[in-house]
Amino acid sequence: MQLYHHPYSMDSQKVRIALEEEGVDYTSFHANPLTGKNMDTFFFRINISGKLPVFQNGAHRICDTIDIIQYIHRIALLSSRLDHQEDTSDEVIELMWKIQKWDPRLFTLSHVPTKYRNFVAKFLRRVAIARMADAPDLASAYHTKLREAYETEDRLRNEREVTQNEEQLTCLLDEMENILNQTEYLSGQEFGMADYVFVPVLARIALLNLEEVYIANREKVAEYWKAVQKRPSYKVVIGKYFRGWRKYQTLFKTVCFLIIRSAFRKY
Ligand SMILES: N[C@@H](CCC(=O)N[C@@H](CS)C(=O)NCC(=O)O)C(=O)O
Repeated sequence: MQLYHHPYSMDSQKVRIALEEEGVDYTSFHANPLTGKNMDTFFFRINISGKLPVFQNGAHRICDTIDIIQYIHRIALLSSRLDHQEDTSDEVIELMWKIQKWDPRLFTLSHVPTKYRNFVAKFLRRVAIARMADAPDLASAYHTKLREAYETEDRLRNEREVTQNEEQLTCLLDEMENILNQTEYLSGQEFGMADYVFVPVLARIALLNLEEVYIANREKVAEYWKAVQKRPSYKVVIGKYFRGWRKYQTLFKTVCFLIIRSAFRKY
């Protein structure tokens, strides 16, 4: 089984937490979306949208995060020797979709200083144009990528849309607070699929130094956040890259890559 992913990608984090928690072995391939590696032609031929993550088992390829997590869970159930294991409830599946519906892109980008955001956006547009010349048969897919990039910039300029996106996050966190008032985890008494999808949302908030605004004021979510950071899956998938000073080290490598490539116009 192969997973194409990157530590920066929130959806990749969700899938990797699932793989770690369910104990499913896989071969890992990185494609950094900030340096445009997800736009390499080899990856576009795997997933024409250039989006991460992609999970492949033999000829079976899955590009949707929730579908991948459910698939991993099924594999784990099938290979498990415990025959009393129950399948996941409809409420948990519904909850996963609810969490997944919140789009972190606007939220993340709106908290990055405009100067840096524009620098990365310009670099990525140039990568798309360069790859288009490398693989003319994929030109329309690269055009779609460029259009998406311009649309995202327009959406970021639309204050109402940015505020609405933040309000959606607030509602989602309130809802999770209510659930955590009744059970230890979102998936029930055990850490499960809804938790795999939610933990990276909290990690993104923390990465942007917004814990005080969104987490600390929700008692149960704050307790939950403290507890999940102790889990080995969190440490392997997120903590290793983003805990404390490590986030600067992780970002530093990407920044160096972008500066050098931009200086030499090597996209
Ligand atoms: N349909 C995909 C969307 C995944 C997605 O949006 N991935 C983001 C990273 S979390 C991505 O690849 N962004 C890079 C890009 O769009 O170029 C899913 O649900 O898994």
